[in-house]
Amino acid sequence: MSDITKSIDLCSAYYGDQAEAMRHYLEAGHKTALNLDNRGPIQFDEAGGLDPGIREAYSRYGFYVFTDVLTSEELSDIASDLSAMRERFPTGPESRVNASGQAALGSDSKALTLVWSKPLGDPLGGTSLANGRHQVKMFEPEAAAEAPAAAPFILLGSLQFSEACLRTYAHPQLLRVAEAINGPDFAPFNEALFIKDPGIGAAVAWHQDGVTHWDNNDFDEDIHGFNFMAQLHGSTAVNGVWVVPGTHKLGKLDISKLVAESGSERLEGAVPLVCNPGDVVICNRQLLHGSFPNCGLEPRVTVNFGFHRRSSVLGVQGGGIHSDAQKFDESIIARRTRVLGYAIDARQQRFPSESPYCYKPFAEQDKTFIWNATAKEDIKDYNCDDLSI
Ligand SMILES: O=C(O)CCC(=O)C(=O)O
Repeated sequence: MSDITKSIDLCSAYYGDQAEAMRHYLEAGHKTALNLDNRGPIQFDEAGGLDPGIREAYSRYGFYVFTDVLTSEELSDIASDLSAMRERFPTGPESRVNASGQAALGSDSKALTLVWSKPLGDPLGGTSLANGRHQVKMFEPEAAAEAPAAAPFILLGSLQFSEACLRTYAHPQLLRVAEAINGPDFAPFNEALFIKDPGIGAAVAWHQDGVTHWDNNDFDEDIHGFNFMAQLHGSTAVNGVWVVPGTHKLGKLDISKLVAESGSERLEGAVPLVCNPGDVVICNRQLLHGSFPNCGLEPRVTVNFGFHRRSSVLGVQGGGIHSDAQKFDESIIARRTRVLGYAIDARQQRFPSESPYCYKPFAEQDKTFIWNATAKEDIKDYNCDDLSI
């Protein structure tokens, strides 16, 4: 685990008369997170299922840190795709060209591609965006004068822009975890990159992700699915996502009340996701979570991708956050799932000695997918069908 003492010093200083409270919160959260018994390598039992201890800890806390999942080779593929994508980012939120005047990444996309923020801002908190689920705005520290006026911090539909991210999406061990949690016919959710550059990266106010099933008679802790959060550079108390363990079982929470009770957005009982590069967190979407603006020294890039139980999406009217609201039928789910088929083949081409994941619905229907230039064209705008619930 890297030493983040200097980052904590720098970050706390942004909080004015709350600096000492922030320092204490960051230090205590870091220590508590490392003492929880929910981290280690992905392990399966003799029957091939997820290790029962991991399953139990994931259920108890609502998250689990899988260590050393992505190799340095895979991480360096993601890093080089990210620098290529950054060169294609538009020059500003309203711009359609990059710094070289070429058509920018996402400029011809049907769905929203980049979410921008002022540096160290919290563009979602306290707004009605995303169904108003980010109830309370985080403190927005003053960024340095040389920071850009706005910077992108979320890239949506990321698999169409990065083959490295597409390949990570098909990581066979992670897909076996998805199968263990959501069943062999699990369905996709959405994919995104969260980019939190030091001194710039925006906050994501406390929220629970689900919007659809809170009042469902069959409500349970897994009904809104989960996200994998793969870390390129690692993740710390300063730049990482914070979670309140166990809250995924409590139904929809009154976040404003919790903030009032804690006296600030430093929620009591919360811990950060502390990760090394290559670690991957599984995070229940109902878990109360959020991230502070990145006032520290280390960058964070999270490769996010989630999965659902099929029964959570089939026949369900989407929540309309990640894609236009539509009722998800078998054909929409199959269309959205083809990206997984391409991903499995793309990964096999890059890592031929690895045993690929066998997705039961493809095997049952004798479906095969080849990742090539035609497939790349085929997944353009695939995220218009994100299974947003
Ligand atoms: O990475 C972050 O800062 C926020 C992630 C998040 O809120 C999510 O995946 O729902």
